[in-house]
Amino acid sequence: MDSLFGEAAASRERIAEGAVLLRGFAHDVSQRLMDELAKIVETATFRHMVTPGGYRMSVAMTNCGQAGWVSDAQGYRYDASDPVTGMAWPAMPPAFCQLAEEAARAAAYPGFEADACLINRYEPGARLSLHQDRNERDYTAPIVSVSLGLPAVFLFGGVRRKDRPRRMRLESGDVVVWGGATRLAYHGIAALKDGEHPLTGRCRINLTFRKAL
Ligand code: MD6
Ligand code: FE
Repeated sequence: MDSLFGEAAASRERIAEGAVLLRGFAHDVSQRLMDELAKIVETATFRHMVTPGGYRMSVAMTNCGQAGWVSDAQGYRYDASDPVTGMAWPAMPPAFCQLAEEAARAAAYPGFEADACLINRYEPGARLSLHQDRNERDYTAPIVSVSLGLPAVFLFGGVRRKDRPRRMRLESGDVVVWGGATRLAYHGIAALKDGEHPLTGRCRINLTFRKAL
């Protein structure tokens, strides 16, 4: 008889050293996550941030948790308050923390306590160019990344920008957990293809959980 552990193990794909794809891990809680998201964006609305170089990002973003990732002319950083409202970011809903902890555990990173959740919204054509995540204080904690809605192509490169990235399709409910040896690998999202998804409509949502502080 299949155990629950067996099922979890069957959907665990190693992407690279330290990086794991848990297909469908968030599928059953995805509507719950969207309901919580609707409450978050009532106060912290999606906005297109500007890069330090002056470009408007095609991905719309917001945050919840103790710290939120922000970008403006001054650079990239984590901030305790939303620059749009001057208020603290909305608290991280328990359903978010719990999913992040469970996914990290399933990927062999037990004890993960996220203090930041970056929320990305991709509309057709939106993309995220190759980058490293390196604004966090502690690179020993993993990052947990949840995909909801329209599928996207995830680009996963090496630790040097010139390393040729491999391409992986991420679907609604998929969770990538990433840390260890590839914590500083370059990665991005290819331009989103148009479509319609029952959960999100005409977009993809990504929740990225981090220990930033
Ligand atoms: C996204 N994700 O999936 C963008 N970063 O929309 C990221 O940039 C990312 O998925 C670090 C670790 C996992 C990720
Ligand atoms: Fe990233």
